[in-house]
Amino acid sequence: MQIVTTHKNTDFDAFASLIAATLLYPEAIPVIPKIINPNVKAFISMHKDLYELKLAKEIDQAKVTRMIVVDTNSWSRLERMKDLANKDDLEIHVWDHHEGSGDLNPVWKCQEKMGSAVTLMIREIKKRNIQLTPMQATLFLAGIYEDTGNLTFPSSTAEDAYAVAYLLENKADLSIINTFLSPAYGEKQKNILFKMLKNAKRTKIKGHTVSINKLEVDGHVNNLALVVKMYTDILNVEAAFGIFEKNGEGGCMIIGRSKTQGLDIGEIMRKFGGGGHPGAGSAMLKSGDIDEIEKRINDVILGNQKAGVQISDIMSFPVFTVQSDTTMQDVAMVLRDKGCTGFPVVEGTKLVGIISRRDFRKARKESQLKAPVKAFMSTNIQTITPGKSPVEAARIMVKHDIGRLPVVDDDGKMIGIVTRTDSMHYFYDLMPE
Ligand SMILES: [Mn+2]
Repeated sequence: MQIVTTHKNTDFDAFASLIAATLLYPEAIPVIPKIINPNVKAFISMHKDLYELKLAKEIDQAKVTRMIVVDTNSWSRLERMKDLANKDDLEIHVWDHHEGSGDLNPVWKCQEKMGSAVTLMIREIKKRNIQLTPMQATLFLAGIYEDTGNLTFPSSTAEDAYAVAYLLENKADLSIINTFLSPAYGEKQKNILFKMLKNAKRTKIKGHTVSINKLEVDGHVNNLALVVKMYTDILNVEAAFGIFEKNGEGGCMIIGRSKTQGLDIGEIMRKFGGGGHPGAGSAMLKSGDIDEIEKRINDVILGNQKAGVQISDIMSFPVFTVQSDTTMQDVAMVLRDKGCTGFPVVEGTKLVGIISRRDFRKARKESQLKAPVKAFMSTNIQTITPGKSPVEAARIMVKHDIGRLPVVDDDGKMIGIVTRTDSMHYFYDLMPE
């Protein structure tokens, strides 16, 4: 018997990949975890008769000879499959779009970095000329859109976009997708609101009633702006701020709401590199301690804020570097793997140069690619200190026509890097809907 399964807390990408796998492996029985995201559950319950789904307890695990796993590569994310882990004759296939190696030990796998797992499967479906029904196309598209934030998350790839086009050609129904994808106020949002209400505090700052709430969230959550709005209304404060620390991913998001003319949220958020209008706004910080941010919001409202957003708030870290004796060939490979356009070159821990894609133009001959990177890197290095402003960084980058600026502390140690993208994000208005 063959089964196909996916991870617990099944999202649309996982469920779409599960169904796509049944097209690629027609013999396989789809086995679905019990714990499914609410919007996927709603979708399944409305299309129940289309899929013959089984739960893990409904199959005889002793009879399973092949297990196809989609959208994950580790045992711990599967539900009730422990018995299979010890089975010697089990053949495992994995389709996954996450980096890093799991512990499934597949005999065959398709693992590539993509915005969604179902993208990988659609590529194969297209190659094999398997016909899709509009319903299948719709489900698959929901998978891509959810995992890529409608192709806006930085993880989205051109392949994801090709897959979207293919699904639209195959009559994916966008109005159905809109009904099921991330309802504005769903289970996730409700849980966050409850947590915020549990820790709610109000203070008086400059005569205004204000509430600042700090909270950890798991990964990306849609519509936090709506949650903060509800929080402001329920607490009946003049202004409220949510500081959301993204668990595991690093970085924070600040969302503010105001019902009083005296507190202009857009102006406050601009101090943090974000934006908005008087009633609502947000900012995204790459680093920062949430207690420190709370204090800074206080200071900004009080008007005590000395400096606005600093380089340390927008820089990327840790910094990926290459040693100066690495060959150009190897550097080219890492550049391609990481999808970057360049990195700092170090000797030990000392910054000695920068290598970027355009330096490769200097290496024309095949033999030159075997030379160490120090022969081609640029040694005229501009740096910046963490306390400077993003405007300063942008000015240096424009003046010297460079795309990245290492951030060094007072001891000359490199602690981060500011890229053109980082400074662009700073100028970009991060306004919530
Ligand atoms: Mn996924």
